[in-house]
Amino acid sequence: MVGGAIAWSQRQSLMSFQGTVKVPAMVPMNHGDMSHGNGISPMAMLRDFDRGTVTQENGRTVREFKLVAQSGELQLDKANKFITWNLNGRVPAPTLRANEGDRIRVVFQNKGGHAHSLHFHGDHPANMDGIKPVRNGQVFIYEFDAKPFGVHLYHCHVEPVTRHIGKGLYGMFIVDPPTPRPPADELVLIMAGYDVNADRKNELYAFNGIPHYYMHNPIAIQQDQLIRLYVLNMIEFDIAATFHLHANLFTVNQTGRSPIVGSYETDVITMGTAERHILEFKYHETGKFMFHPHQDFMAEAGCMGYFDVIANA
Ligand SMILES: [Cu+2]
Repeated sequence: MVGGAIAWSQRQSLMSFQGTVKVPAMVPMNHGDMSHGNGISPMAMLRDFDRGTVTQENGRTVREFKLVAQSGELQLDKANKFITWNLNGRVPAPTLRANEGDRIRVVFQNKGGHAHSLHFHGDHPANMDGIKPVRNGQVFIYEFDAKPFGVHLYHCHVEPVTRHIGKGLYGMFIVDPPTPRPPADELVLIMAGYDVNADRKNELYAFNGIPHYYMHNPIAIQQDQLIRLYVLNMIEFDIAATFHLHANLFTVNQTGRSPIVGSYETDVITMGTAERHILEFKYHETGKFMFHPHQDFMAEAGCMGYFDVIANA
């Protein structure tokens, strides 16, 4: 314990107890700004997993999610307000999470003022592929099996897709493997760009919605704690982005398709748009360590943050 700043996260502990392993993850309290305009809180989003409303139907688990497309204004920085198209008021959209084989039911209500859709990555029938626009004011129910396990995503697929994703209609979709992964402090970081002046180039970039947020509000993690980072690149207009971690190496589990651990170690991984991985690491040193794409113009324009490694007692 460090000055009473360390607390068990009950939610994280419960998540880690899916299997038989009985050692939960240590998750420090995060004292950053927990709200940021329009109810968007990148600090809360880090560890916020929407597992849906669970019921049993004919002997199988059904997870029902409710996603409402809306439009709203987001203060990106002092100079820039941005009209988002979002789901449930969030950019990025909620991180949906299921176990492989669960039945997924997504009740999609479009109150966005434009036609939108939800296209999931993963394996599903053609009529659930989400390329058909859902008109403003309409409801569409997407239903399919959660498979295969891994880190996936979902996004609006109405043309121009660059605009619909760039305005904020994207989120992560995690399908956990049949044998749960070992306990870890699990975090979601989604990279995105903002084309503020509609010139098909990004002027600002962000992790989890707000430029520079984690520079001003470092992410507290525990020394020697296994960190499982779910990363996704949703940057439109730029071909690729890297994720670079300071003073450490991480293992790369490509698309989360290995049930155990990543296949190689590095400190920089390149992702095209919609690519996503699980990165795992521990910090043995304490203090603040940066993370950012090594396209340094992206980092300088908002896609940059700190981990603050808290000492063990
Ligand atoms: Cu759309």
